[in-house]
Amino acid sequence: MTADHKTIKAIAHFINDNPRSKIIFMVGAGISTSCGIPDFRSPKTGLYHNLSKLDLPFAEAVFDVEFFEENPKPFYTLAKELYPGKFKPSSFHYMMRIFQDKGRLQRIYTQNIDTLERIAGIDEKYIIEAHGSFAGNHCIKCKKEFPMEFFRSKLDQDFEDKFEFARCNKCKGLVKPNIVFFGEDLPLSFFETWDDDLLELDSSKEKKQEYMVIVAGTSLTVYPFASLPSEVPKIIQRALLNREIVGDFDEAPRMNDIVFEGPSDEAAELLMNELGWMTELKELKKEFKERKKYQDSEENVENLVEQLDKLELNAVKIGVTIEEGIKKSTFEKKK
Ligand code: CNA
Repeated sequence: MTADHKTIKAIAHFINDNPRSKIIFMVGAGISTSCGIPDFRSPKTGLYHNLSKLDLPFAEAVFDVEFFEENPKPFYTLAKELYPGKFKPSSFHYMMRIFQDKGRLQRIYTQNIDTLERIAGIDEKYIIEAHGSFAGNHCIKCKKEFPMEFFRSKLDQDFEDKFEFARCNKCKGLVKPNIVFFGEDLPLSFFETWDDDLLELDSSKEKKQEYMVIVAGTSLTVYPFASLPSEVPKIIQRALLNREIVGDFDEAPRMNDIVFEGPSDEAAELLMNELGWMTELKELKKEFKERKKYQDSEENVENLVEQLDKLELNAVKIGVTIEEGIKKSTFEKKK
């Protein structure tokens, strides 16, 4: 048995030995890479590595609200490639659904904007989309809300032709999906729900056996989300299922941390097997099988870079200096 397999056994033991225990998941882009959606920071296949080849002032500019105001087209190009609906969930998403169905799910804090948790059939009462989602839109000037279709319909245009951006019918400001860009606040529900969950985790020493926190598929570099694992009370069992050891698991590891260094789907499948929940996983996979799987992540990112390249982006033309860009790109690093 490999060391990784042993770590999964340790998670399974905790769950079996504590039949009332519930899981809080904290997840990021890594749980969706197997669905064909590139993450940000993986070397070679990540979006940032590929966007850095372009003439953008800084790779993160596509997700910057000031940049969007100046030049919305790169974000439209990206949204067209990554828009929810093209992708089906991964084994990891199905696993979280099974925890829900078994009454063993407390919460999912996700940084992802792909809505694959909802698509997997997880009730929204369990999901906190910390960085928002494509499910709604708002005007960046007057904040008026618009339905999902209002922005989505603009993606059907031919990007080469004269382009019509989604604009507010009240103030003519640009309308964008409710995904959190750099320079925007996280939804209030993120802070409020985390406060409630933290109170619950903190409230009694007996809670030790009642909860487990599983962190997966995230580089833990975007704050404030990245600080969640460090705020988990020390008596609560934490686990990391990720290709690399990150954040608090690296900087302030705890004696009882469980760490699986590898693909999150492999961890999910091993865990379902250990818990005897493999039949449920297979059934969910079968249910979603008919849905078309999109291109693989690498192919997807290549398409995207090609599309963005055609826009002939130019830092000077869009009025953001390289210095400003570099300053902005450090926004998310740890203060
Ligand atoms: P990130 O910074 O790109 O980090 C991803 C992490 O996952 C890295 O540590 C990788 O090593 C790891 N990883 C990649 N693939 C796997 C895998 N198959 N199994 C296990 N681990 C893997 O992404 P974060 O989520 O940490 O960064 C937060 C950003 C990314 C948020 O603002 C998101 O909105 C944004 N994002 C979301 C999506 C999406 O919705 N699917 C895609 C790309 C970026």
